[in-house]
Amino acid sequence: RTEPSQQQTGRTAAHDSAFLRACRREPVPHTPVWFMRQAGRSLPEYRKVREGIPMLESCMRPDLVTEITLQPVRRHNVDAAIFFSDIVVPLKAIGIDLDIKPGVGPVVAQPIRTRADLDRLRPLDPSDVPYVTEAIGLLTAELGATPLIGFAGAPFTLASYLVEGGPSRNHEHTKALMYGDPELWADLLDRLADITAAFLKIQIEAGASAVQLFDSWVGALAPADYRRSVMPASTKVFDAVAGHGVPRIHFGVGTGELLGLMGEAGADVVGVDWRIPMDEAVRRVGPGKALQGNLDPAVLFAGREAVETKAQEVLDAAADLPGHIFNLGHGVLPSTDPDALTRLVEYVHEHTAR
Ligand code: 1CP
Repeated sequence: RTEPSQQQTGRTAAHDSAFLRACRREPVPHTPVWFMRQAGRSLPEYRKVREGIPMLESCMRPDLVTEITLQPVRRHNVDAAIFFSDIVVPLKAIGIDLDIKPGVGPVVAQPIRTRADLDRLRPLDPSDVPYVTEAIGLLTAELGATPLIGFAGAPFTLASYLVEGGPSRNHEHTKALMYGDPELWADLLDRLADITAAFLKIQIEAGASAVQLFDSWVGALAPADYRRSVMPASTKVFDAVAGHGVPRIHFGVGTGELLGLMGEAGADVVGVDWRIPMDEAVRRVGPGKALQGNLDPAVLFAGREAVETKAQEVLDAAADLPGHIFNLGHGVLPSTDPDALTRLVEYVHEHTAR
């Protein structure tokens, strides 16, 4: 084809955005801002379009995915959109019997705990998720110069849902498998790495400008166990999506002790939760990486003055870093006042304008 594809056009339009420049550690006109879970229940327009439609079904409808992804971009003037989906969508797409239960999260009908169970994790093919490719095509056309972030769950976090059968506080079944049957564990994570890499590639090929690998629950591990039992699979994912010119972001919660290794796994940008200051995160991650974070999402309940004070602390702690992307330390809490988010974007843009 001689005409540039729509995907290429979308990425070209977004190439010089503040967000992608920051990912590449280039000078920016202002510090870019987006929020994990910026789409979702904090927005009345989200609750309205989701009414009566189950979560997983909404992820499979390109019209809805497009509308929900665009809602926070319209409302908050954030510097990036994040594709509306869920980390369990590719697992559902390969035939795992699971559902997202309101107020609970992903629930898996038959947990994966034995070698025989592994056969249920077949490779993911683009034809399993046509609605993802279609929605991203619609989105990149609408977004223009605003970059679209694709995402996936990292092997450990996906394994946690599959092995536990649902959300878990202590991940005891997951850790039992990891410590008790390292060979089966390695095979499980390797299969999940292939599924995750395929899901990210599908999003990149459809036009996503960046990807974020969510290892939300990996902060439950000690660094030595992370290095031995998880990092090889996460590295496999990052290696598989290298070479597309698309920045790779890596985020987890409670990962202060793992930040260096999470960068080493192959990320270009390391996400930081609110438990350590950004200047300390810079030291732990080491040179050459951009950082994303890290306002405590609960600060948004404290009133405008407190939000601005705490946001400025984040900006000051990251002031010497080439490549800071302002975000929360985890997702927007459902009862957050959306106006507080809009004002926060405005504050960061105004106070970092170069
Ligand atoms: O009905 C609803 O509104 C259900 C709530 C909800 C939403 C809005 C779920 C169920 N998933 C989502 C969308 C979603 N999930 C996005 C949308 C894009 C955006 O950020 O705006 C993203 C990025 C995810 C990714 C996701 N799902 C993660 C990683 C991010 C994180 O928060 O750490 C995880 C761990 C999940 C699992 C999940 N899905 C839903 C819930 C409530 C949970 C967490 C459950 C638990 O505590 O284990």
